[in-house]
Amino acid sequence: TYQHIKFTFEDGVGCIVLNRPDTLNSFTQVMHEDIRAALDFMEAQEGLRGLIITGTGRGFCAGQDLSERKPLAAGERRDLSQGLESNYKPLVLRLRALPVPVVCIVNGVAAGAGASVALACDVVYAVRSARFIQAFARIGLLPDAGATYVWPRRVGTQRAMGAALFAEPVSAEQAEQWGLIWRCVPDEELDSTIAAVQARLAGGATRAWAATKQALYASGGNSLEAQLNLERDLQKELGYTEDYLEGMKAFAEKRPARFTGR
Ligand code: T3D
Repeated sequence: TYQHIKFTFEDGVGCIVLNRPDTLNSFTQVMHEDIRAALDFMEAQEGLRGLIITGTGRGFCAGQDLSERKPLAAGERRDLSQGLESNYKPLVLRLRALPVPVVCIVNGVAAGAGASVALACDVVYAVRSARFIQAFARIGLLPDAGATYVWPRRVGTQRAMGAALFAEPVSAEQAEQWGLIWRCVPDEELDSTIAAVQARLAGGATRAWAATKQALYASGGNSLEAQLNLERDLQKELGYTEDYLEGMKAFAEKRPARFTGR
């Protein structure tokens, strides 16, 4: 049983819904433990085909729950590295390593580590009213949970710098134009977007997607030749899958493919 998230698993697709709407779904220790348990469950499933992450209420996630960090007395100091090492770092690395697409559907404001975790997902949708706020500077911190890795790679150093230093909200539309997210959708299409993504993930060529994810993330650190070699090796494996067989058959028969993820 989960306390600070809702979790469902249907047709091979997991859905984590951050569920503390009164504090805009900010991250607590309990929420991190809930997410870890959901990831443990999914990683143990043979038929895993995708993961969706979204939130309840008017926000997606306002980052670290700041009420878990009591105000310090004069002269007192706090080591913030532990929470990053034990909670945010493994979360971001596990989302990256999951061999299926992880799709974040940002239902409202995403601030601090909430924005970082959203943007650590493989594909990000956001409703038009959503905002991405690099709130860290407002409390004297630097962007964490992978934000300083993801932002410059997607939007360039200048936009990453402005957003981080000034902590000004970046609208969902702007985020789409910059290539920070995949798509901005009308607010009223939140539920239908979740349903459409769920259906798409459940019916996709899962192993091809895993290979695609692996190759795209490897490319940043690879030479062209190394990347061509990686594509060759992964494509070789995919050539032996049932989904490739079915894809070719469906093409010949002029019908949509029925992928099983094998
Ligand atoms: O400590 C470490 O482990 C280091 C790691 C840090 C990672 C981080 O994420 S640091 C950054 C933490 N997050 C923030 O600084 C963002 C704080 N929140 C905001 O700036 C604003 O809430 C928003 C800009 C996101 C939204 O503003 P608005 O006006 O739409 O909503 P609000 O009224 O500020 O928030 C609604 C409620 O949620 C409110 O509670 P109340 O007054 O109704 O009882 C507010 O206090 C609460 N809330 C919002 N964010 C947090 C939060 N409560 C706890 N922690 C939060 N992060």
